[in-house]
This record gives sequence, structure tokens and C-alpha cells, in this order.
Amino acid sequence: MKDDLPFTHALVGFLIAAFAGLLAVACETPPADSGADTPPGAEADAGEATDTTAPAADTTEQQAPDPEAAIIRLDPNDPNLEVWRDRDISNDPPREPGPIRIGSVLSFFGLPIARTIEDLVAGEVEVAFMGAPVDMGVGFRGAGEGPTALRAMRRSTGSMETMISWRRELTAVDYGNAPIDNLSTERSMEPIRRMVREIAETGAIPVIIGGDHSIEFANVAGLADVYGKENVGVIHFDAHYDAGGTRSGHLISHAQPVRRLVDEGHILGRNFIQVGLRGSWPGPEGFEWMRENEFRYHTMAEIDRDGWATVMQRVLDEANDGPEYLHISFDIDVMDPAYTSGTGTPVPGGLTPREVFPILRGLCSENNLVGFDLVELNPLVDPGYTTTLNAKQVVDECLTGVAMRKLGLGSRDYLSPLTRRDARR
Ligand SMILES: [Mn+2]
Repeated sequence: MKDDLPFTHALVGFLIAAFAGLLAVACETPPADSGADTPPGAEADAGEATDTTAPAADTTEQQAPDPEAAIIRLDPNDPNLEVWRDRDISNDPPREPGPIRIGSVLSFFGLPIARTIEDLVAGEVEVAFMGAPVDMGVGFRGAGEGPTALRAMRRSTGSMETMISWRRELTAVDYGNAPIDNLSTERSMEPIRRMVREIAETGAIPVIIGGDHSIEFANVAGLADVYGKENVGVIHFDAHYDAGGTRSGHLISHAQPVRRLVDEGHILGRNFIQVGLRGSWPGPEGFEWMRENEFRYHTMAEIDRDGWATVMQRVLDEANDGPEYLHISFDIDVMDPAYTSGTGTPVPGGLTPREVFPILRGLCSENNLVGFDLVELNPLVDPGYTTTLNAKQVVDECLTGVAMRKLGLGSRDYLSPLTRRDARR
């Protein structure tokens, strides 16, 4: 009998909590339309839909539940409250600044490692990879392992399409991972943004490997800090538009970075170009919001009707008709799940590698690329490493484009004469 007591207590506690919950629901007024959008059938979607159950302001005599009362606050007296924010380099041996080559340590594409801003400057680094292993923005584990998976991939770069090896043409390093709070997407944004800013301030291109798509906010805000608000355009490759409204009160998750960037004034809607949208989200409200904000977007429906060749030219032309600086945010789920099952919210009917690789070379060679992120790679659900392999190639094609531009070959049509039939002697 004694053993049953804790269970009885728990049961009573549960019943009280359940009753209080019912009461709270009964007291709630219907949610006001606050920009949150829920499409038909969104509940059944894989998790990027927004939540519209937030209580509206209550002016009646009935007491609305106080959302603050349910929040367990951070302990302000924890001596470790903020220490995670800075990368600890105190144990590094004294050395001259500059990129470090360490034989067997895994790094993106086997690149040398940089630890400090001084390393980036001394090495005249042009491209600095960084990991941003956030996965709370999806709501489950896995995307945070993306940087580790990509570092473990084979190191080869370049391809016979162009016969250009970006690793030979560009000075690139692995700048390590951004410090994040594993338990909070909100708290992780600032240190990622700071690290992006550090890299961009040296003139290098940050290539940020996620991590879930919440980091697009930190990445683009960090670039806008350096290049100026409204001076950066973004190509957002994604099955989802990621401009959802408030979600259980949260203003950042992998479904919301675009909305925050526009709402905070970092990027103008008309400088956002969305490619690959499909599935059940967003519904009409989301598309109306994009139209009001002058977004340019290309759905899979448009691609299916007009053909990829046509839509690809449209996107490349639109990218040339924008601000001086360009960031590309590439959600691996823009590609079809046949190629990218290893991601959190796959949607059938996506792009193929054959479609994605040339547009990335074109965009990265024709534009002044100042940032690139690859997000939503989840190696824990990637049997056969198919997704990781494609993710690596996505990054590779973009940097090939950057190298093409440096070599004066910046053109969407450029291919090596050696691999073109029409150039055969
Ligand atoms: Mn996304």
C-alpha cells in the first residue's frame, strides 16, 4: 500500500492539472488573427505548421491564464548561465595567427582550421565554414548532427562540369561550431549571429552548416549587421516558406526565420526569392502575406507547369535584379525525399540534383555571394548517407560558382569545353 502512495499522489496531481487545463481552455476566448496562419490539414503536417492556440487578450471579468506563470525561468545564479556563449580558446597553445593544418582532425572538406578572427585575417581567408548545431527549432533531435556528418564526408571537391576545384582557387577554413544553448533556440540565435558577423567583417563568406532552419534568422541578421539593413537579398530554397507566425508563443523555430527577418526590418520582402514551395503549408494567408510584402516565389506547381529550365532562368534573372549582396539559404528538404530522406520534414515532389546543382553554380557565380547556409540535414534518419552526400554536393556546387566568379567565368551557362559535346574538336 505504501508503495502505491507516490502513484496516488501523481494521479491526484495529474487530475488536478487536467481539470485546471480544461478550465483554462474553457476560459479562453477564441484566438485573434495575429498573422498566425494555419492551412487546411496543417495539424497532420510534419510539424512546420504554426500554432494558433495562443490565448487572446482578455478584457472580460474572467481571468485569462497567465502564460508567464507556466514558465520555469532560468536560474540567474547559475555560474554557467552565460559561459557557453564564448568558445573557450584558453587551452590553445601559443602560436602565430593563421589557419592551422592538423592531419587527422575532421573538418569540412578537410580544410585547415581557424580558431580566432586573427586567424581569418592573417590567412586572408575568403570562405569560412562554421557549424550551427541547433536542433530544438525542429522539435526533435538530429539536425544538430548535420555539421558532424558533413565533416565526416569524403573530401573531394569540384566536378568535371567546370573542371574547377574551388579548394584550389579559394582560401577556405573550418572556423568550428558556434556555441549554442542545446536547450534553447531563442538563446542560440545571438552567438550564431555574432559568429557570422565576425566572419563577414573580415570580408570572408560564412558558409554555415546547420542545424535546423531557425539559424537562417541568425545568419541573415548577422550579414545585415555588416552589409546594412535591406542591403542583402536572400534566395530561400525550401519546400516550406518558413514565415510562420507565433507558435505556442515562440517567435523563432525552423518554421519562422523568414517572418522574423522581415518583421525586424533586416530584409525587404521583395528581396526574398523562394524556390521549391509545395505541400500543405502555407495556406492562402501565407501566400497573401508574401504578396503583400512583394516576395518573389516559385512553387513546384509553377515548375511542373513551365519546366525547370524556364523557372531557373527566372530565378537567376530575379537574383540579378536585387541588392548588391546575396545570401543563399538552402534547406535540404527542397530536394525530393528520394534524394534527401535524412531531414526533419520531408515533402514529396521536390527538386532533383540535376535541377539544383546548375542553379547553384549559376547563382553563386553571377552574384556577389556574401553568405550561404545548408540546413535541416538530419544524419540520424539518413540511411545510406544519401542526404549527406547530396548536401555535400550542394555546398560544393555553390563554392564552385564562387571560384568561377573569381576566375572571371561567372555565367549560368559556363561548362568546361572538355565535357561539352558541342565543343568537341
Ligand atoms: Mn526550412
